[in-house]
Amino acid sequence: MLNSSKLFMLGLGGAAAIGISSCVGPEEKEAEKPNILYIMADDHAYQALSCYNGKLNQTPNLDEIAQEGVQFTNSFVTNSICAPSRAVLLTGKHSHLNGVIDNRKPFDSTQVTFPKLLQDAGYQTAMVGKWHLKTQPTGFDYWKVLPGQGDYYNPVFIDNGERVQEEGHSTNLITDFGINWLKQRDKDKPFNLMVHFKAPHRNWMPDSAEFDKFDDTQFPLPSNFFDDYEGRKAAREQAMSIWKDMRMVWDLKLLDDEGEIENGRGGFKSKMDRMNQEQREAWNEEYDPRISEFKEKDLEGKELARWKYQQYLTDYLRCISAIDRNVGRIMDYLEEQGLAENTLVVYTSDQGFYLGEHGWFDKRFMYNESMRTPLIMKPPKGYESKGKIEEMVQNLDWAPTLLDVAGVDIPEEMQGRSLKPLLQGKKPEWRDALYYHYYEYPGAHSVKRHYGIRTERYKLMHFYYDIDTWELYDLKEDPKEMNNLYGKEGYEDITQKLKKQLQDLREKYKVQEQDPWLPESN
Ligand SMILES: [Ca+2]
Repeated sequence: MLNSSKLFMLGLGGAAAIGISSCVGPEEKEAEKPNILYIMADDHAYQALSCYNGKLNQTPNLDEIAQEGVQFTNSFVTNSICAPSRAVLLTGKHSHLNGVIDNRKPFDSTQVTFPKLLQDAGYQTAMVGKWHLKTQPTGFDYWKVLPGQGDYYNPVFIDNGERVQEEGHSTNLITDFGINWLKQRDKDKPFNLMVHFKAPHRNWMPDSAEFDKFDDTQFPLPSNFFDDYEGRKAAREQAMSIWKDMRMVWDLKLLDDEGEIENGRGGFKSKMDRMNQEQREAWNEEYDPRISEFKEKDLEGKELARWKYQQYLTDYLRCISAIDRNVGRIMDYLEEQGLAENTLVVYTSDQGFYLGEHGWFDKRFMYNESMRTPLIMKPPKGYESKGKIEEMVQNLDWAPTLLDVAGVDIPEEMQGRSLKPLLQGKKPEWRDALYYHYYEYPGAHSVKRHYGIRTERYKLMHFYYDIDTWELYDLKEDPKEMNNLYGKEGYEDITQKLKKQLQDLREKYKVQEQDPWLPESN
């Protein structure tokens, strides 16, 4: 087995001076500061949360957070992919400044992060679950994280540097570790606990506790499932189609004993080999009938695409059901321990995901389903806001918000904005545009590099590197982003206005001209 020092790269250089002091006066008791419970899933589409969309599934425990607190209806990310989103969360800075532009770059853990600042301000801090930043977690008194993407079944964890294999399903285990840490914490200090689920990341392997769900469900096909990508060259050239790119064995888990199903067979067997006897029996009982059905039906073309979509959603939504069940466990624990009133609970995802829209799975694009991410919060006592909050917010805002709620000064270098006034029910003047930049190309799923601006009404995107195309959408008239208006008559003025606004955003966010990641055509 690899040891942790081989698994993680070490931090780059010495510890950075942070030099920010808490603004909480000495007379204020540490224990009265609000606790923070930050829960994040990996690839949880807003379409699969019933407080956002009741058409696919029910998430009663997550909905309760929104009902007792707030639901952000316009929540987005800056760069829709796992590791970059996590680096933005920690630093409050865009990818070009925190350095994690894609899933390949390691995180420089000497940077200023909000957990370090909370720790300095007297918080106990812990991180359990998926980390995915290559370097070891810093700023946490306790951490127990999955190496890389981690496994769904019987996963290995890195427990404060030591590798340990645990038995069970990752969603249940990560919750157990979070609750166990809460039990043993110093009850005289406030806490910041981050619970990061691996689920529902590809390849969507549910816990057997969810195998009875959605058995007879036929999920509605999105209206643009068979999108022809007319007028959208970059969208046409991706490789994230359920029909064409989703693999029968790796993604849909159709590992037949006969070896007749070959598509995506490599790698999946090792996932099955992790299971114990009981897990394997439950698994086979669930998947053997699917394998038989697939062989019997012998589907092709669009019929095959439709069948794959049903299997995909069944597995994906079962992973969500396990998250909902486990979030309920954590919320019950807070309630039992009398912690519910003074804890800010955040539930979100590292980005959105496609559940068949445009025919896709995965994320990356600046289009709606992947740029958007669910965000619900139950604020601690003393916060007035309830219900829906419509202001455009971004994952850039999470670090400043958590610091602000904890009464800790927000460093100048953080580029996001605290959402605390919105949680207090105030109506401050708010931003009118968001900046987005995706870099991981060439790479998995062949989504071209692009950057752009989103306002309440419009979205303008520039795809570059080995392509040079622009796309413009009127989000009010065309929320599914099917009709590229760029270069069309009548849109000259709005295009010029958005390009100017985009340039202003790039200046505001210090997108350097010398930045090696910038498009040459800039
Ligand atoms: Ca993700």
